[in-house]
Amino acid sequence: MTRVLKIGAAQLGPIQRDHNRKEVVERLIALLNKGAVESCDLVVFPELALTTFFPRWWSENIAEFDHFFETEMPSREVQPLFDEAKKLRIGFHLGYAEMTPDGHRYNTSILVSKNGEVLGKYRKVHLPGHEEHEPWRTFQHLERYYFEPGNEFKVFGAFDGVVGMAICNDRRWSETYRVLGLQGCELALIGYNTPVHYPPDPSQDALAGFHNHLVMQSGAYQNGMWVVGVAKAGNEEGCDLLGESSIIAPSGEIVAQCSTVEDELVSAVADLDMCANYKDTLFDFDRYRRPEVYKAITSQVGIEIPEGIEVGNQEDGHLED
Ligand code: CDT
Repeated sequence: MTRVLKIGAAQLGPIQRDHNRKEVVERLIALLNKGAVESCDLVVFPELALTTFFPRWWSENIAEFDHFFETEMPSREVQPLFDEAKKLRIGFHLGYAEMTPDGHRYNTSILVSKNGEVLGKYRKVHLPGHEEHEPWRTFQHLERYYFEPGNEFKVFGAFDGVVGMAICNDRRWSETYRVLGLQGCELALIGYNTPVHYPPDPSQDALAGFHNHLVMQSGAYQNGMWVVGVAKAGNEEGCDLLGESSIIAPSGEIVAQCSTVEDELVSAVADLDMCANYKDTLFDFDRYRRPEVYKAITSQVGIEIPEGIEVGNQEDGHLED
Protein backbone atom coordinates (compact mmCIF):
# COMPACT_ATOMS: atom_id res chain seq x y z
CA MET A 1 0.00 0.00 0.00
CA THR A 2 1.37 3.44 -0.86
CA ARG A 3 0.46 6.19 1.54
CA VAL A 4 0.90 9.23 -0.61
CA LEU A 5 -1.25 12.29 0.04
CA LYS A 6 -1.53 15.53 -1.84
CA ILE A 7 -1.80 18.28 0.77
CA GLY A 8 -2.80 21.90 0.22
CA ALA A 9 -1.75 24.62 2.64
CA ALA A 10 -4.60 27.14 2.26
CA GLN A 11 -3.27 30.43 3.62
CA LEU A 12 -5.77 33.19 4.23
CA GLY A 13 -5.17 36.88 3.83
CA PRO A 14 -6.60 39.14 6.52
CA ILE A 15 -10.19 38.94 7.74
CA GLN A 16 -11.35 42.36 8.92
CA ARG A 17 -13.72 42.85 11.83
CA ASP A 18 -16.72 43.67 9.65
CA HIS A 19 -16.28 40.70 7.29
CA ASN A 20 -19.13 38.26 7.75
CA ARG A 21 -19.04 34.44 7.80
CA LYS A 22 -20.66 34.18 4.37
CA GLU A 23 -17.87 36.23 2.74
CA VAL A 24 -15.19 34.25 4.56
CA VAL A 25 -16.70 30.86 3.72
CA GLU A 26 -16.78 31.91 0.06
CA ARG A 27 -13.03 32.56 0.26
CA LEU A 28 -12.47 29.16 1.90
CA ILE A 29 -14.49 27.49 -0.86
CA ALA A 30 -12.43 29.29 -3.53
CA LEU A 31 -9.25 27.93 -1.90
CA LEU A 32 -10.80 24.47 -1.71
CA ASN A 33 -11.46 24.65 -5.45
CA LYS A 34 -7.83 25.58 -6.04
CA GLY A 35 -6.99 22.49 -4.00
CA ALA A 36 -9.25 20.43 -6.28
CA VAL A 37 -7.42 21.72 -9.36
CA GLU A 38 -4.19 20.53 -7.74
CA SER A 39 -5.78 17.13 -6.89
CA CYS A 40 -5.47 17.66 -3.14
CA ASP A 41 -6.71 14.99 -0.75
CA LEU A 42 -6.52 17.36 2.22
CA VAL A 43 -6.66 21.17 2.47
CA VAL A 44 -5.43 22.85 5.65
CA PHE A 45 -6.96 26.18 6.73
CA PRO A 46 -5.49 28.33 9.53
CA GLU A 47 -6.31 29.06 13.18
CA LEU A 48 -9.51 31.13 13.71
CA ALA A 49 -10.18 30.91 10.00
CA LEU A 50 -13.75 32.22 10.12
CA THR A 51 -13.20 35.57 11.81
CA THR A 52 -10.74 38.32 12.51
CA PHE A 53 -8.25 37.58 15.33
CA PHE A 54 -10.56 39.15 17.92
CA PRO A 55 -8.34 38.54 21.03
CA ARG A 56 -6.45 41.66 19.97
CA TRP A 57 -9.22 43.70 21.59
CA TRP A 58 -10.24 44.03 25.22
CA SER A 59 -13.86 44.10 26.28
CA GLU A 60 -14.96 44.40 29.90
CA ASN A 61 -17.94 42.26 28.95
CA ILE A 62 -16.54 39.01 27.52
CA ALA A 63 -19.95 38.09 26.06
CA GLU A 64 -19.73 41.12 23.77
CA PHE A 65 -17.44 38.98 21.55
CA ASP A 66 -19.60 35.86 21.59
CA HIS A 67 -20.64 36.47 17.98
CA PHE A 68 -17.10 35.49 16.95
CA PHE A 69 -17.72 31.96 18.33
CA GLU A 70 -19.39 28.95 16.67
CA THR A 71 -21.96 27.20 18.81
CA GLU A 72 -22.21 24.27 16.38
CA MET A 73 -20.03 22.86 13.63
CA PRO A 74 -20.98 22.93 10.86
CA SER A 75 -23.10 25.98 11.51
CA ARG A 76 -25.59 27.13 8.90
CA GLU A 77 -23.01 29.58 7.48
CA VAL A 78 -20.20 26.99 7.38
CA GLN A 79 -22.33 24.16 5.93
CA PRO A 80 -21.55 25.21 2.30
CA LEU A 81 -17.84 24.54 2.97
CA PHE A 82 -18.65 21.03 4.19
CA ASP A 83 -20.92 20.47 1.17
CA GLU A 84 -18.32 21.63 -1.34
CA ALA A 85 -15.55 19.57 0.27
CA LYS A 86 -17.74 16.47 0.21
CA LYS A 87 -18.66 17.11 -3.42
CA LEU A 88 -14.96 17.51 -4.33
CA ARG A 89 -13.97 14.58 -2.09
CA ILE A 90 -11.37 16.67 -0.26
CA GLY A 91 -10.76 16.45 3.47
CA PHE A 92 -9.97 19.63 5.38
CA HIS A 93 -8.65 21.13 8.60
CA LEU A 94 -10.32 24.25 10.00
CA GLY A 95 -9.62 26.45 12.99
CA TYR A 96 -12.41 28.42 14.70
CA ALA A 97 -13.55 29.80 18.05
CA GLU A 98 -15.78 27.22 19.75
CA MET A 99 -18.51 27.93 22.30
CA THR A 100 -19.81 24.76 23.97
CA PRO A 101 -23.50 24.36 24.91
CA ASP A 102 -22.53 24.88 28.58
CA GLY A 103 -20.71 28.14 27.80
CA HIS A 104 -17.02 27.15 27.60
CA ARG A 105 -14.88 28.98 25.06
CA TYR A 106 -12.00 27.29 23.20
CA ASN A 107 -9.60 27.98 20.36
CA THR A 108 -10.36 24.85 18.35
CA SER A 109 -9.53 23.01 15.16
CA ILE A 110 -11.23 20.09 13.46
CA LEU A 111 -10.21 17.48 10.93
CA VAL A 112 -12.90 16.61 8.40
CA SER A 113 -12.91 13.53 6.16
CA LYS A 114 -13.51 13.44 2.41
CA ASN A 115 -17.11 12.47 3.28
CA GLY A 116 -17.66 15.65 5.29
CA GLU A 117 -17.50 13.80 8.61
CA VAL A 118 -15.70 15.42 11.60
CA LEU A 119 -12.95 12.90 12.41
CA GLY A 120 -11.29 14.79 15.23
CA LYS A 121 -11.34 17.93 17.31
CA TYR A 122 -8.44 19.66 19.08
CA ARG A 123 -8.54 22.51 21.64
CA LYS A 124 -5.44 24.71 21.89
CA VAL A 125 -3.23 23.71 24.83
CA HIS A 126 -0.71 26.59 24.99
CA LEU A 127 -2.60 29.88 25.23
CA PRO A 128 -0.17 32.80 24.74
CA GLY A 129 -0.44 36.45 25.70
CA HIS A 130 -2.16 37.83 28.78
CA GLU A 131 -5.39 37.67 30.84
CA GLU A 132 -5.82 41.33 31.73
CA HIS A 133 -6.30 44.55 29.80
CA GLU A 134 -2.84 45.92 28.90
CA PRO A 135 -3.53 49.26 27.20
CA TRP A 136 0.20 50.06 26.74
CA ARG A 137 0.38 47.51 23.91
CA THR A 138 -0.02 48.59 20.27
CA PHE A 139 -2.53 45.73 20.15
CA GLN A 140 -3.46 43.15 22.76
CA HIS A 141 -3.12 39.37 22.77
CA LEU A 142 -5.94 38.28 25.09
CA GLU A 143 -6.23 34.57 24.28
CA ARG A 144 -5.87 33.85 28.00
CA TYR A 145 -8.95 35.98 28.64
CA TYR A 146 -11.19 34.76 25.83
CA PHE A 147 -10.33 31.02 25.87
CA GLU A 148 -9.91 28.15 28.29
CA PRO A 149 -7.01 25.81 27.51
CA GLY A 150 -7.47 22.36 26.03
CA ASN A 151 -5.93 19.50 27.92
CA GLU A 152 -4.59 16.93 25.48
CA PHE A 153 -2.72 16.29 22.28
CA LYS A 154 -4.48 13.48 20.46
CA VAL A 155 -3.94 11.72 17.15
CA PHE A 156 -6.52 10.40 14.73
CA GLY A 157 -6.43 7.60 12.18
CA ALA A 158 -7.12 9.46 8.94
CA PHE A 159 -5.93 9.69 5.34
CA ASP A 160 -4.21 6.29 5.70
CA GLY A 161 -1.99 7.67 8.43
CA VAL A 162 -1.76 9.00 11.99
CA VAL A 163 -2.73 12.67 12.08
CA GLY A 164 -2.38 15.19 14.92
CA MET A 165 -3.32 18.84 15.35
CA ALA A 166 -1.80 21.78 17.20
CA ILE A 167 -2.62 25.48 17.08
CA CYS A 168 -0.28 28.44 16.59
CA ASN A 169 1.65 29.01 19.82
CA ASP A 170 1.70 25.22 20.40
CA ARG A 171 4.18 25.02 17.52
CA ARG A 172 6.83 26.85 19.54
CA TRP A 173 6.90 24.13 22.23
CA SER A 174 8.94 20.99 21.56
CA GLU A 175 6.64 19.04 23.90
CA THR A 176 3.80 19.45 21.39
CA TYR A 177 5.56 17.49 18.66
CA ARG A 178 7.04 14.93 21.06
CA VAL A 179 3.69 14.10 22.68
CA LEU A 180 2.21 13.72 19.19
CA GLY A 181 5.29 11.81 18.05
CA LEU A 182 4.97 9.39 20.97
CA GLN A 183 1.51 8.53 19.60
CA GLY A 184 3.03 7.78 16.19
CA CYS A 185 1.97 11.05 14.56
CA GLU A 186 2.95 11.18 10.89
CA LEU A 187 1.27 14.44 9.94
CA ALA A 188 0.80 17.45 12.23
CA LEU A 189 -1.59 20.18 11.07
CA ILE A 190 -0.99 23.62 12.56
CA GLY A 191 -2.86 26.84 11.86
CA TYR A 192 -1.53 30.17 13.07
CA ASN A 193 -2.17 33.93 13.47
CA THR A 194 1.23 35.39 14.31
CA PRO A 195 1.64 39.16 14.65
CA VAL A 196 5.01 40.19 13.26
CA HIS A 197 5.35 42.75 16.07
CA TYR A 198 5.86 41.31 19.55
CA PRO A 199 5.22 44.16 22.02
CA PRO A 200 7.05 42.66 25.07
CA ASP A 201 10.32 42.36 23.07
CA PRO A 202 10.33 44.07 19.65
CA SER A 203 13.88 42.80 19.02
CA GLN A 204 12.18 39.53 18.02
CA ASP A 205 10.15 41.16 15.23
CA ALA A 206 12.83 40.76 12.56
CA LEU A 207 13.10 37.08 13.45
CA ALA A 208 9.39 36.21 13.26
CA GLY A 209 9.73 34.27 9.99
CA PHE A 210 12.93 32.56 11.09
CA HIS A 211 11.39 31.41 14.39
CA ASN A 212 8.23 30.20 12.65
CA HIS A 213 10.16 27.83 10.42
CA LEU A 214 12.80 26.97 13.01
CA VAL A 215 10.27 25.41 15.40
CA MET A 216 8.21 23.57 12.80
CA GLN A 217 11.22 22.24 10.89
CA SER A 218 12.87 20.94 14.04
CA GLY A 219 9.56 19.45 15.27
CA ALA A 220 9.17 17.62 11.97
CA TYR A 221 12.74 16.31 11.91
CA GLN A 222 13.05 15.31 15.57
CA ASN A 223 9.85 13.29 15.39
CA GLY A 224 9.91 12.04 11.80
CA MET A 225 6.62 13.65 10.82
CA TRP A 226 5.20 15.90 8.14
CA VAL A 227 4.22 19.33 9.46
CA VAL A 228 1.84 21.68 7.68
CA GLY A 229 1.86 25.21 9.10
CA VAL A 230 -0.78 27.55 7.70
CA ALA A 231 -1.15 31.27 8.40
CA LYS A 232 -3.82 33.86 8.44
CA ALA A 233 -1.60 36.59 7.04
CA GLY A 234 -1.40 40.23 6.04
CA ASN A 235 -2.63 43.45 7.56
CA GLU A 236 -5.64 42.66 9.72
CA GLU A 237 -7.15 45.66 11.48
CA GLY A 238 -3.78 47.44 11.43
CA CYS A 239 -1.84 44.43 12.75
CA ASP A 240 0.63 42.73 10.38
CA LEU A 241 0.33 38.95 10.52
CA LEU A 242 3.13 36.68 9.32
CA GLY A 243 2.56 34.58 6.17
CA GLU A 244 5.15 32.02 5.03
CA SER A 245 2.77 29.05 5.33
CA SER A 246 4.69 25.91 4.56
CA ILE A 247 4.66 22.17 4.14
CA ILE A 248 7.61 20.49 5.85
CA ALA A 249 8.88 16.97 5.24
CA PRO A 250 10.08 14.57 8.00
CA SER A 251 13.61 15.50 6.91
CA GLY A 252 12.89 19.00 8.24
CA GLU A 253 13.01 20.43 4.72
CA ILE A 254 10.40 22.90 3.47
CA VAL A 255 8.86 21.45 0.32
CA ALA A 256 6.27 24.17 -0.38
CA GLN A 257 5.87 27.73 0.87
CA CYS A 258 3.47 30.61 0.27
CA SER A 259 4.99 33.76 -1.16
CA THR A 260 2.22 36.31 -0.50
CA VAL A 261 0.27 37.50 2.54
CA GLU A 262 -3.04 36.91 0.79
CA ASP A 263 -5.38 34.00 0.11
CA GLU A 264 -2.99 31.50 -1.49
CA LEU A 265 -2.80 27.73 -1.82
CA VAL A 266 0.44 25.82 -2.18
CA SER A 267 0.53 22.04 -2.36
CA ALA A 268 2.93 19.15 -2.05
CA VAL A 269 2.90 15.39 -2.31
CA ALA A 270 3.47 13.90 1.15
CA ASP A 271 4.60 10.31 1.35
CA LEU A 272 3.68 9.21 4.88
CA ASP A 273 6.03 6.24 4.59
CA MET A 274 8.92 8.72 4.55
CA CYS A 275 8.32 9.20 8.29
CA ALA A 276 9.82 5.76 8.89
CA ASN A 277 13.16 6.95 7.47
CA TYR A 278 13.52 8.99 10.65
CA LYS A 279 11.27 7.16 13.13
CA ASP A 280 13.12 3.88 12.54
CA THR A 281 16.67 5.24 12.50
CA LEU A 282 18.09 8.32 14.22
CA PHE A 283 14.84 8.96 16.10
CA ASP A 284 13.98 5.37 16.96
CA PHE A 285 12.23 6.28 20.24
CA ASP A 286 12.08 2.70 21.55
CA ARG A 287 15.78 2.24 21.15
CA TYR A 288 17.23 5.59 22.11
CA ARG A 289 14.89 7.63 24.32
CA ARG A 290 15.76 7.92 28.06
CA PRO A 291 12.51 8.99 29.78
CA GLU A 292 13.96 8.28 33.22
CA VAL A 293 16.39 11.18 32.59
CA TYR A 294 13.63 13.53 31.42
CA LYS A 295 11.52 13.54 34.62
CA ALA A 296 11.76 17.33 35.06
CA ILE A 297 9.81 17.78 31.85
CA THR A 298 6.58 16.56 33.43
CA SER A 299 7.23 17.22 37.11
CA GLN A 300 8.26 20.88 36.78
CA VAL A 301 6.79 23.93 35.03
CA GLY A 302 9.30 26.78 35.49
CA ILE A 303 13.08 26.91 35.76
CA GLU A 304 14.57 25.63 39.03
CA ILE A 305 18.29 26.32 39.21
CA PRO A 306 19.81 23.60 41.41
CA GLU A 307 20.89 24.68 44.88
CA GLY A 308 24.51 25.83 45.13
CA ILE A 309 24.64 27.49 41.72
CA GLU A 310 25.03 31.26 42.08
CA VAL A 311 24.71 32.87 38.69
CA GLY A 312 27.18 35.72 38.04
CA ASN A 313 29.35 34.94 41.06
CA GLN A 314 31.69 32.20 39.81
CA GLU A 315 35.29 32.69 40.91
CA ASP A 316 36.68 30.85 37.92
CA GLY A 317 34.42 32.45 35.32
CA HIS A 318 34.40 35.78 33.55
CA LEU A 319 30.87 36.83 34.45
CA GLU A 320 31.97 39.55 36.91
CA ASP A 321 34.26 41.25 34.40
N1 CDT B 1 -2.19 32.89 17.83
C1 CDT B 1 -1.05 32.70 18.50
O1 CDT B 1 -0.91 31.77 19.28
N2 CDT B 1 -0.09 33.62 18.28
C2 CDT B 1 1.14 33.60 19.02
C3 CDT B 1 1.59 34.98 19.24
C4 CDT B 1 2.56 35.03 20.33
S1 CDT B 1 2.67 36.59 21.02
C5 CDT B 1 1.52 36.66 22.20
C6 CDT B 1 2.26 32.83 18.34
O2 CDT B 1 2.95 32.10 19.05
O3 CDT B 1 2.48 32.97 17.15
